[in-house]
Amino acid sequence: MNEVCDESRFSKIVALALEQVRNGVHDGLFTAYPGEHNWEIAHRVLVPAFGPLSIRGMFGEMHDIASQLVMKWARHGPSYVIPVTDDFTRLTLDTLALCAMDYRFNSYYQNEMHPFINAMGEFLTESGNRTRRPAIMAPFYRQQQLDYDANIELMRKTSDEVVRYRKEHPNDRKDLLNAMIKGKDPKTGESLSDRSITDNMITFLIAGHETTSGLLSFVFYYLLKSPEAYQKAQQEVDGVIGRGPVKVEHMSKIPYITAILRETLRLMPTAPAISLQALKDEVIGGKYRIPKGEPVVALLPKIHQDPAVYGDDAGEWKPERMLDENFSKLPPNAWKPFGNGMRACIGRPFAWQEALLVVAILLQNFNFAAEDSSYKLRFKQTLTIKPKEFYMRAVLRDSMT
Ligand code: MNH
Repeated sequence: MNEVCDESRFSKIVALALEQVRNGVHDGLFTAYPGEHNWEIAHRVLVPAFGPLSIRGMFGEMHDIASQLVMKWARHGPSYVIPVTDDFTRLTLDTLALCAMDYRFNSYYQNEMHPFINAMGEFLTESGNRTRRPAIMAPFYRQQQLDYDANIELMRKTSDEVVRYRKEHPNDRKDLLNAMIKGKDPKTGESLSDRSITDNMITFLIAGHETTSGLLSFVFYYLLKSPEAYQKAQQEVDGVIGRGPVKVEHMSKIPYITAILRETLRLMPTAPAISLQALKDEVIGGKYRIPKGEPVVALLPKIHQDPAVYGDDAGEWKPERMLDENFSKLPPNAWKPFGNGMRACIGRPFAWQEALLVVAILLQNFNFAAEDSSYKLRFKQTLTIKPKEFYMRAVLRDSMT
């Protein structure tokens, strides 16, 4: 892993499902081939928009969506069986759309998801399916092709409309859409084309919602299995935040919950693999020949459980090992849930702030219990992993002001 993370020897490869996703979002940030010019423009324009200052500015809107989830669970009461992953997916989608482009999906009170979201889900599933079908079979999949094209069109039209509306009604919001419309590449002076704006808008929705909702779902899975950690986390929230509103200043003062997020992404990296290619013929580990261009898939759950790094209890979820003093001593490239180098996740600070806020506000407001204490972890896997059929219940804690 340490060797393939050396960007002078290996680079990201866009193959299989990721390559199919290009049918919808072309050379957007996530699916661009190494060296594509639109990636360079978008990357340079968007790095500051995803920087700490800018993400802090989004706290209020993140809080808005998180509070709506608190309200939903509070109103439904303790008899409501919470579909954990679905409700967190509603949360992460709505948060992203609001912070990125001032668009409200209002997903919480709808059983049917917004048409854009259905289209995106089907588009991603079909992108995966296409990689398992030989080209010669295409004539037998005409309906799939028509649906695929229709889903792509629906996503692009929805996004184009949001972009057009903003261009006709400009405002001063510090969101990702304005960053893309107004931003100029500091190196070349170029702006993002309208097509590139739409590609990246859809890319954020694709890359930014399942990963974070999977993380939150696994956090609650582990917390409910580990009463001691649960108690420590709740005590941290009560001690640092108390009963008042959760504020952005609190986010850097909850080290135990920070460690919980890190440890959860260690065992359950929700984007479970990254793919690389050798830039020239290579030998790794002193003995494995890798011809130039050959894909190398880094399986993060394996890498994250190397006993040489994490010890004999590498398979156990123990947040303490990820407290700052231990985390900072990890060897290079031993913890890579956000990918590597210049192609690493641009949304990391966004996801981090959102996840900290949501865990804090939920522990502050509710006591949670597993719906089925004998639940055995199963996975729903697409481009990401999430717990399957995981449910819990929420009881409001003593009344809030
Ligand atoms: Mn995200 C790339 C994981 C949240 C937008 N992300 C990556 C990669 C990983 C990853 C791994 C590298 C993929 C590869 O090498 O092929 N991302 C995560 C995880 C979370 C996450 C585990 C949450 C937890 N990501 C987000 C959010 C957004 C986002 C939130 C947007 C708001 N991610 C991206 C984009 C890329 C990316 C865009 C592609 C960056 C690039 O290649 O330039």
